[in-house]
This record gives sequence, structure tokens and C-alpha cells, in this order.
Amino acid sequence: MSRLLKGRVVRLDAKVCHVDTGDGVHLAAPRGALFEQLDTQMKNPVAVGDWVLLDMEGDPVSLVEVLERQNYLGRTASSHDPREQVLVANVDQLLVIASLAKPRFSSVRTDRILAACAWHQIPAALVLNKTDLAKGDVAAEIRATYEQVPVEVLETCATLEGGIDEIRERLRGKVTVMYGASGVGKSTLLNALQPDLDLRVRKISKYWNAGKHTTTFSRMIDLDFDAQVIDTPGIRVFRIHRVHHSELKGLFNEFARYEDGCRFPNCVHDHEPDCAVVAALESGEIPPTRYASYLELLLEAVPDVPFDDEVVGGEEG
Ligand SMILES: Nc1nc2c(ncn2[C@@H]2O[C@H](COP(=O)(O)OP(=O)(O)O)[C@@H](O)[C@H]2O)c(=O)[nH]1
Ligand SMILES: [Mg+2]
Ligand SMILES: [Zn+2]
Repeated sequence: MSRLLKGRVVRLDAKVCHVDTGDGVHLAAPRGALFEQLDTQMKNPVAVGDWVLLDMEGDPVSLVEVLERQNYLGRTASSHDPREQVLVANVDQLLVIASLAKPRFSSVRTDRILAACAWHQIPAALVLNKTDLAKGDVAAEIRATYEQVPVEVLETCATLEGGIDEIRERLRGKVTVMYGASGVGKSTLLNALQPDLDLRVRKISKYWNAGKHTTTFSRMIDLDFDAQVIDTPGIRVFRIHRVHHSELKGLFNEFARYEDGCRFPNCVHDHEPDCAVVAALESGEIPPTRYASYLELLLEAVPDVPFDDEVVGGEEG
């Protein structure tokens, strides 16, 4: 006999899952069979946000089943590991936290995660933090680029608590992934949203890219205004897992309004003649940063099978 309890994974360490069952957080080891059931394409059987069943009789308590996901966010595990890594599951939205300076805004980093959210159908918005350090009209330019996608853009100054109320309203009643490079101010922002949270904030360092992460694992945090956030460690490169060329262009939403003007219906807006997207780039309607990100992702995407080579069912000859 076993006693099964349903709960939600709120944190993952190397070997142990922290599962909230409503009456407390239990430490559980995923049962070996969960790994056997994985196809060779998938790296991890369970992620933060998963609803799971725990067998409470064992010692240690074991995680015996991962319940069906409403959605998830995954990426290619690393440049050496082609399997898909599920980062979070069952989320309502994702906030891309970026800073306007220190570290400076990265278009390609932003565009990678926005495309991944479009791929996994997770609503996303962009938060531009460190408005106090911004030079000139850099924020306005970024806003113009993303509002035509469209992606909603919010501005904050986490250290002076600017723009915090808008973020709080956006989070209320939802499970939200806070995604952003190390050092952009995610922990500072969370501390400003709920001052008693007291998350560790990284010491100022001029070596933004070499600094150590203070958050080394994903965890779900319950905030006291009916919001749950998932703090993700600074992910260096987000590679969308096995997206085809023909699918990638659909993830850059603002390209779509030009597409009807391309000479070829299967145009990937790269090398083809009479491409309306390239024409829109040249006339300044599509920002060069977005097109550059698209080309970078295109290099990693999977080519479509040419129609002639497709294996067609039925009798032949
Ligand atoms: N000037 C300024 N500094 C900030 C702001 N938000 C965060 N910081 C600083 O940026 C550094 C990194 O912040 P932290 O919250 O640890 O970033 P995380 O790695 O994304 O969690 C810390 O020194 C913060 O004090 C801001 O709005 N303005
Ligand atoms: Mg942090
Ligand atoms: Zn085209």
C-alpha cells in the first residue's frame, strides 16, 4: 500500500525535489522509472512548477508521477548536449528582466527568450530596469522596437522602487517566470516587491560577465499579494529546441505583416530574391537588431525537409 499526495515542485536541487503539498514542503527523490520513461530527447523528467504525485510511505519520500503539463518552457540543454531541458512548467507568463546599463541591454538575448515564449505559447513582457543609469533615449528606442512586435514594455528602477506597483499588478494572481541575465536586478526587484523577502543581492562588480551567480537554481517563491514567481538562474544562452526554419519566422511576429509581399511563399527572409521582410529592413521599418537576432536563430534552426525528399506514404511503382 502506498499513500499518494499531490503537490507542486517549488525547487530542484541536483538529486532532490522540493514539493509543496499544501501542508508543507517535502523533499522527494524522483523514482528511477521516471528517467527510464524519458525519451532520449529529454534531459530531465521534472521541473519547477510541475504538479506531481508523491509516495509518502517510502524513506525518502519518492516522486512517482509527473502530471500532465499545461505548458512548459524548454531549451536545448547546452552546446554539448542536444537534448531538451525543461526549465519550468505550468506558468501563466514570463517577464524578461533586462537592464538599460550595467550590464547593457542585449537585443539578441532578449529576442531569444521572446521567440522561445512565442514557441511555447507563454505570454511575455519586457521589463527595462535601471532607468536611473540609462543614457539618452536608449529606453525609448528599445520601447519602439518591441511595441511593434507587439511586446508590452515596462520600466523600473528597482533600487529607488520606481515602477514597482505596475509590476506588482502584473504579477497578482499568476505564476510568473522572472527571466534575465545575472546582474540585471531580479533579486533587487523581488525585494522591492516584497521587502521582507530579503533575497541575496549580488555585490557590485565590474566583471559583469565573469561574476558568480548568487541564484544557482530555479525556485518558486510565494509572494504575499497572491502571486508566485519563479526566479531562474542567469541562463547564458537560450537555444530553442528543434524549431524548423519555416516555424522560426512565425516567432518574429512583426515580420508577418510583410510576408505576403515575398516572392516565394516559403521564403525564410534570408537569401531569397524579392523578400518583403528584407525590403522592410532596408526601409527602416524592421529594426536591424531584430533581423540580426532572427538570422542568428536561423543558423541554429532545423532545415525543413524539401518536399521532393519527403517520404510519402502509399504505393509506389
Ligand atoms: N543603479 C541601479 N542599480 C540596480 C538597480 N536594480 C538593481 N541594481 C543593482 O544591480 C546589482 C545586481 O542586482 P541583483 O538584484 O543581484 O541582480 P540579479 O542577478 O538579476 O538578481 C546590485 O548591485 C543591485 O543593487 C537599479 O534599478 N538601478
Ligand atoms: Mg539574483
Ligand atoms: Zn521573405
